[in-house]
Amino acid sequence: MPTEAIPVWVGLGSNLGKPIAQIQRALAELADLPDTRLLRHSSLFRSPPMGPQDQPDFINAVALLETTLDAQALLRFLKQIEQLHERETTRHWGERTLDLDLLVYGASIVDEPGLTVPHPGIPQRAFVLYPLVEISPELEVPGFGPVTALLAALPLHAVARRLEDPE
Ligand code: PH2
Ligand code: MG
Ligand code: MG
Repeated sequence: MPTEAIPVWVGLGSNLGKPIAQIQRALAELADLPDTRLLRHSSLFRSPPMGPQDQPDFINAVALLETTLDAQALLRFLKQIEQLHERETTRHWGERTLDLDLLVYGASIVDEPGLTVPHPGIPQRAFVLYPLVEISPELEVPGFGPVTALLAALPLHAVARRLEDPE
């Protein structure tokens, strides 16, 4: 276990079973993880599905945590939270009640079976970059560069809309 707290960014996504409520509950569950603090989280964003188009729009957010858990232990907890939301495995890039992705774990660059950080999809995904820039505009994603540059490089049609009032 690292002795120092590591800043970690986690992506949340849902498009089944009251997605806004799923994300709000998951944020509370992240805040309750052992050896971990939830420092802040983004607004909720709505975007069209990446992947199969015959599924509902997604609600996404990003949370910034600080943890002394190592990346593998944190990942196990993220999978446990997904299971609390009765997540079922569907088709690739398909619908789900809750998806928690470890986006960035401090300055680490890891590529092991089951754990790749930073998440390789970050540069292409508006639904990750908009919330990430909202809470951490100064972040440099290890191996990929400044989040603001990644956001600026997205194609113009890539959208993720901030929900005005998710309550
Ligand atoms: N997640 C997926 C598949 N497609 N599309 C959007 N907009 N947001 C997501 O989080 C997402 C997706 C599978 O995890
Ligand atoms: Mg995902
Ligand atoms: Mg995932």
